[in-house]
Parts: sequence; C-alpha cells; structure tokens
Amino acid sequence: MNEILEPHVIFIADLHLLAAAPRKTKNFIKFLAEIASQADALYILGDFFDIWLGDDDQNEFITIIKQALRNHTVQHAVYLLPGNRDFLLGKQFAKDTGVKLLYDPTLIDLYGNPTLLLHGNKECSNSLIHNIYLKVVYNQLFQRLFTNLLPLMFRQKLANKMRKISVEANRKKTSTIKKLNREKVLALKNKYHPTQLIYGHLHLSNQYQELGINCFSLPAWDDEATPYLYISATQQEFA
Ligand SMILES: [Mn+2]
Repeated sequence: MNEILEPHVIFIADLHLLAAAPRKTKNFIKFLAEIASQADALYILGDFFDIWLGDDDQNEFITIIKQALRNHTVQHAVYLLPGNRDFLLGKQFAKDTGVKLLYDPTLIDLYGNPTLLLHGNKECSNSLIHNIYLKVVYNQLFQRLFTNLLPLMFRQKLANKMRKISVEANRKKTSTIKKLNREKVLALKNKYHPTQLIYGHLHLSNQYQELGINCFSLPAWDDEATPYLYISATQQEFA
C-alpha cells in the first residue's frame, strides 16, 4: 500500500456483526477510525449484521454500532447495500446512522469505471426454486407484513431458528460455489454494462474475469481479520 494515500474508496462485506461477537464490533469501530476515515467513501456490501430483525429492534449492541456510524458519517460517506441476512435494514436505520442505503444492484462510477455493486446472493443460483424464493423474500409487501404483523419477540425466535439453518447452508455454500452464476452475470452485463463487479456473500477473497468484466469477491470478517478491498484510480488491491 502507498505511504501517501491517493483518493480511494474501501469495500467490505459480510462482517456478520452480532452481540455475541464483541471483538468484531470493536474491530469495526477501530476500522472506521483508522482505515475508513482515510477513504473518500466506505461501501458495505451486505450482511453487515448477522441478522437484522427490523429497524424497531433495539439493544445495547445495536446502539453502539449506530452511534459509531453516526459519529463517522458526520465527516465521511458510508454506503450500505443490505444482504440476505440484513435485508430488513430500512429508512429508520439510515436516518439514525447517516448511512446511505443502496439498492441491490447499484451501478456507480468508480474513477471512470462503471462498477456494479451487489451482495451476490441473488446471483448464486439460477434454479427455479431459488428465483421464486427471491421474489417472495424481496417483495416489499412481504417485508412490510413481516415487520408490521409479527411482534419483535416472535421475529427474534424465528431468527434463531433461521440462523441455525443458514449456518449449515453457509458451510455447504463455501465448499461448492466459488463464483457467481454465469447466466445471471450475463443478464447484469446486458442491463448495466459494467466493466467491474464487486460483491460479497461467498465469503471468498477472489479476483477474476467473467464475460469481460473484472470481478471482485469480498472476503468475510472473522474475530481477527478485517479484510477490505482498496480501489483508487491507479490501484485495486485486497488488504
Ligand atoms: Mn450473504
């Protein structure tokens, strides 16, 4: 990494922050102060939280994260694109933190390169069942019904069950899927014409060419590691 930093942005994903992992929360707050504060912007590409039950959920852990983001966004831009674990992040969270929420996918101009940002879960499979599932879960009405009709306590119980299933799915996922589904990437290419694509979800640090697109797959955080992707006009590297 350069000693004198040129203008750059930072990308992270899959921190999976949760109350039971205070070390990660601490590392994230340190990361904001030491790494993100040097960048023009911080992009978080999904699964920032291990689970997000709705903006009405409140506890000490959530308050600490919100406060850290609030302090940081006074001076620095933070963009958050929700993932499959925290897709219920909404307007109230954005208001409380100063974070700008992004749609999945979002096309940005990154130092002259049209760059498509996504979480990646929607592009992992092209099976019929998976596509139907996505239509239901990402339906706005379904999301509103879920948060409005189900009491928070019930959502918390449901989340615990879902987390157990998801841990198992994650274990399988990382062992078999190494890249996004090619047909889905082709559809994105035809619609958005990106030269770069940045995503998380697979928990893999990877850079490769697909259909002429420069693809970056972001690694997940764990208790120790706080990996990120650094992109400036002249450099693109994982740190
Ligand atoms: Mn994910």
